[in-house]
Amino acid sequence: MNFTETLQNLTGKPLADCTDQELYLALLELVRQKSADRVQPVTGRKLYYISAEFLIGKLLSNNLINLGLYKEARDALAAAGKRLSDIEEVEPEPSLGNGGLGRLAACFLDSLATLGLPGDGVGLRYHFGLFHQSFEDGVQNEKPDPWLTAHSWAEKTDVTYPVELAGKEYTARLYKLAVTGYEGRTNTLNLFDLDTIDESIVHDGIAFDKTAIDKNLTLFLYPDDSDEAGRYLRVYQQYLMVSAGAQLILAECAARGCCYHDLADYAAIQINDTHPSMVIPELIRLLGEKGIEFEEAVEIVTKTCAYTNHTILAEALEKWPRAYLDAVVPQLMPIIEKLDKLARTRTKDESLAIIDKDDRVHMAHMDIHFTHSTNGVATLHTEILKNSELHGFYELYPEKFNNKTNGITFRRWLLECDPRLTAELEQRIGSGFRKDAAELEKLLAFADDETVLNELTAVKKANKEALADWLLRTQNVKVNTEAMFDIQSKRLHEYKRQQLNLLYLIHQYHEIKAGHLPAVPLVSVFGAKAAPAYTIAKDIIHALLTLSKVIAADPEVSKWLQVVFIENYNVTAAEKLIPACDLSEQISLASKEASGTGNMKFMLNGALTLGTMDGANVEISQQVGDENIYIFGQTSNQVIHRYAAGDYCAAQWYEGDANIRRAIDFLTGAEMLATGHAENLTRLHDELIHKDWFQTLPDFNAYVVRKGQALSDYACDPRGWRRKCLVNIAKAGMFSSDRTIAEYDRDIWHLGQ
Ligand code: CR6
Repeated sequence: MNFTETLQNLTGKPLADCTDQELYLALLELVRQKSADRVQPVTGRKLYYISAEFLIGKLLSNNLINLGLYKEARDALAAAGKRLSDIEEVEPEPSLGNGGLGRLAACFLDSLATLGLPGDGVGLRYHFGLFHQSFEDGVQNEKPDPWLTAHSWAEKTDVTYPVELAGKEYTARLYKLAVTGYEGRTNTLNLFDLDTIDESIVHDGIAFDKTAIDKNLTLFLYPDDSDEAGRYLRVYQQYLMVSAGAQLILAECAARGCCYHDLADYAAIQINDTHPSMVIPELIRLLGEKGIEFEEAVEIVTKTCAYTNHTILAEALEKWPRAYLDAVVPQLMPIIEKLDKLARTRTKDESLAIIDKDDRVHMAHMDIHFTHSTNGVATLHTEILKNSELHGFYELYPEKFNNKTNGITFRRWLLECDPRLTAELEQRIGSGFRKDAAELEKLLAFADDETVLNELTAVKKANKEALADWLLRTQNVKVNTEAMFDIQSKRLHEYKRQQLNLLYLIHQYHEIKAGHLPAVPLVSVFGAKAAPAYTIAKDIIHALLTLSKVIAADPEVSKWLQVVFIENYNVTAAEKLIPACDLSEQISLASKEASGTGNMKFMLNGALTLGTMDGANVEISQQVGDENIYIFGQTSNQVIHRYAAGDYCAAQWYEGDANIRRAIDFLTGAEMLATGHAENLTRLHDELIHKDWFQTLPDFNAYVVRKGQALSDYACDPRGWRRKCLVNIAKAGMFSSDRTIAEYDRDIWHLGQ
């Protein structure tokens, strides 16, 4: 049976007569059948990657690629007058993550299956994605983002586990989502949910009764935690995930012959950030029920579990008031107390305790004491953990600390999102890079080949045209594709410093007004969601949206400068933006971005990085060399010293520099106030002068100069620019998540053995 016939059997009528929805459902069913054929038995150790987030993105095309069906599907549809890209649009995006951490988990699942390693995900089946973002009157609005349609990728099972929350028993139901590897095996993403969830309690955007646990528990990822009920809800969610997860792990291992004493021979558990940390006491509790004594259970759990740290931002390292845990998980508190006592026998250093003197439970501390591995996510980040943030722990357990620089799956972030570049690469270096990313280096042989450079330019141009079409269709904005496309897309956070880019754009506005024209017109694109309760982040969005309008209304400036803030940035949008980018903005305050993974995606797709020496930017710059990247700003050491000295004074920078003053004061000047809201603009203005916690101002001038350099290189030396892009593509191989996963397996998991 050929592909058309197979598909026709599923739809029950000629493909040409089907709606896109019918075709989508038929393809979904076909992918299900084919993925099931690739399920393989597990022998030896199997990984369970527990994570509050799995930002998987749309799955249809990704699965078709991984199953080797993409071309056949596209051609069969084309023969019936249908377009796969239209069918892709029918699929709702499962936005089950916030940003890099969740997307990383999704890339890891792809690489595990591709490398043929037994490794499943464990998480929650949120009914709504993070939230759907829209802008009204220049302000972010949040609405639910549904993805669970009648036929979804996550299949309901009959498997349920009891979970006790605040003394009441709930029933967690398992849903399974197939994870296909590229020419690899099929693994599973296990997602838990309650049958009693009631989506109708959501009202006025994303508000809901936070106390009705049976109805609300899995409605949203990261419910607003600005009030106590919201914080409690997060603890409820975390325990649902780890308790059901731990029961699943024990059941699967038992079914394979594990007697629990040998759990570590059957399972490796990776704790992704601190949200799943309660899996440690929960496993100890469950092993206790199976008759295993506390001391032995601690040993088993330590051997089985490993922890990944994703940030040095103290406010993101969870510390739960003991009262919360007493109320929600009283069954765990005696175990956590025993763990705290045990940890205190290993060190006298109070700052390494699990329960501190204010009765707060430090989740990361529990992870480091009672797992066998703690890793950071880029070389610089791991060094900072060892030398400053977690120094005491490093002294106590030097052997536990290791680095695993993040990576991205090239299936989604090259083959799927940039078919033009993929075709060009295949023509030049063959298709080996699909499985072995290091083969991209073969491209270096063409670094001075005029034809190849011209072809890369043509690919970029076509991708920019495609983005321009998409922007017009979905965002109703028209952009000039002759301009340089400069993109900053990532969560909105002050440490990522979208506000630095904002100040640059205001600076350019003034320069253009003064007749100092840039080397090339610039289209500056932003994509970012701000956490609903994060006021300053929302003010930054408002300022950018307002500036965008002010510039658009000014014919003198708009010829040279355009600011586009796209609505509802998500994985689908990222797949459109990244292939079209010329300049990738990675401008976090050095030391604060643990790794970044957007930086890798842009590089792979032939954009040049404008960035600080932070996170994986450091490794990108080592790979490509100083001449192929635009680095600026303070180093992490300088920043760490400045924080330690505690003498940073933003007002001094503001007073002492006319350009900085001009840019900041513009926020509350007549042009902006005529279009935007005084309250938001004034708050941001004052924040920058009086706090500027992430040191935007000391980096401002260096940023302006370096960005100016990039613009002029782009405009005046197009061949040199494209050569740099080629080097970036060729050197992206080390940022494949296949490499990252191979390292986790080699050093931490030892799967299948
Ligand atoms: N925000 C880091 O900030 C890193 C990812 C994945 C982050 C980011 O630099 O690339 O994790 N950390 O490791 C957290 O979410 C806590 C992120 O996504």
